[in-house]
Amino acid sequence: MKYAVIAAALLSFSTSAQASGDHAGGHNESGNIGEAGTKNKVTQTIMVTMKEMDDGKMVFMPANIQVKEGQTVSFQIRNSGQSDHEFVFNTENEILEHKKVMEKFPEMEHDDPNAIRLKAGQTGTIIWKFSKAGVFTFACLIPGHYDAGMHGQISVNQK
Ligand SMILES: [Cu+2]
Repeated sequence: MKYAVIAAALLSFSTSAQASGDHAGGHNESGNIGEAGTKNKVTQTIMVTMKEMDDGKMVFMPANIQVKEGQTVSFQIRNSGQSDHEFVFNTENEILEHKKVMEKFPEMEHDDPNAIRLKAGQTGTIIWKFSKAGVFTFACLIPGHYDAGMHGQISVNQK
């Protein structure tokens, strides 16, 4: 099933999505980790900074995030670096599959509620309701960034 989705995504990207450069559907698996939240339900705000380090590493600060099952969280994300970065979260499997797609199609941009891409100096917000307990991954999937260190964990703890 997952492989079929990726294969279909690769096929459609290779034929039609080069120009528009977005996901054109096919990334609805974020339901595994919850759903887009609403502002008036937010009970926790988490600041996340993305940046490059002098030694060539790229980081998220913090790299470990704890939330509670059922909680609606506002992520306030700041790109303090010099290049574009993104913040996307999902199950580890989805992140790794998505990483492969991004390596083939680096210009691809996200239009998903669980992802945001920011230019240097920009800030942005994602509001998310974590409906299920589990350990999830967040990452920047711009090619090379994950491997330079841009990934972390969101632990959704049982109520
Ligand atoms: Cu990045």
